[in-house]
Amino acid sequence: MQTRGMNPVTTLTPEQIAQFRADGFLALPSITTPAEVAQLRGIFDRLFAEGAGWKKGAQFDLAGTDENQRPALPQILNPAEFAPELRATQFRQNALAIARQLLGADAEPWFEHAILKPPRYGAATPWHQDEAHRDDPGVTYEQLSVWLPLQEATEANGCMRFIARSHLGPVLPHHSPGDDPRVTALECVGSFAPADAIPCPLPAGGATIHHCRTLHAAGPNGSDLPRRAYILAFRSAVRPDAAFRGYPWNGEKHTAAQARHAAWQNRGGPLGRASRAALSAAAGLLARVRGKAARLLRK
Ligand SMILES: O=C(O)CCC(=O)C(=O)O
Repeated sequence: MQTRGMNPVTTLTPEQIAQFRADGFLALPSITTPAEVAQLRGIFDRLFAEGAGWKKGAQFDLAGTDENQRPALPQILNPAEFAPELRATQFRQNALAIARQLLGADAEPWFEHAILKPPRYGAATPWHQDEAHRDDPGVTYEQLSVWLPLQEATEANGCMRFIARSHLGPVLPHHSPGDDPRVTALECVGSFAPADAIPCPLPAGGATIHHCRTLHAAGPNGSDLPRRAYILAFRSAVRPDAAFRGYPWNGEKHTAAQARHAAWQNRGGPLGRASRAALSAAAGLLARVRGKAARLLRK
């Protein structure tokens, strides 16, 4: 790992880059400071306690049907929407620099998520490949995730585990756990050897990086403390791929979170939708004008 400058940016050494390409994952002892990890822990605890994003389907139980009063694997999609301070972290800056080393200079942030495994009953994350979640037919891109634990991650509380070199193979068949399409998680049902898994315990503020085809899972949380993880996903430039039609297991899903999301999109009826579309177009225009002005000022 190399760190430079006044506002240090952590990047990978050539050896680490070669290791990621060979194995499909990499573990780093540190990607941000202890002070930032403590700040992120506070933000995450607040967001999960408040149920941030629940109404719009952005918070849900990844391992259940959302009927349980005690979700076993709560997840928030794009948590920065509910805590804008997450947009200005050292973690984000370092993760983007690393993603550009691995995916190319045009790599961009793609999405992010926050996962909580509650103490003692936090569920296992099933074996899966992230690419199996892809639901955007007609295009292709390379993708990776940077996984940051906000406390120590151990085998007892559900650290990440990977199957080395699985990223070199195809996307294997997946299904909804228990064949229940109301559950958001996916589970790999293809042929692989979970016994070959490499667990990656980490200190708080360390990170694992995995390719979107790397098979991975995380055990349940059997400890007395919550296990929180903040994950940033990045993708390379998007290219057309007429051959990709989507995966059948995603078409079968009908989750409570999808229903909440649809209701949220429809709130206020046609008038509500039209005024939100107008606001969003105006915000897009403003952002483009600001970007252009900033570029002109830099010249
Ligand atoms: O944090 C976890 O339990 C799983 C995370 C995961 O599957 C991922 O980042 O792709």
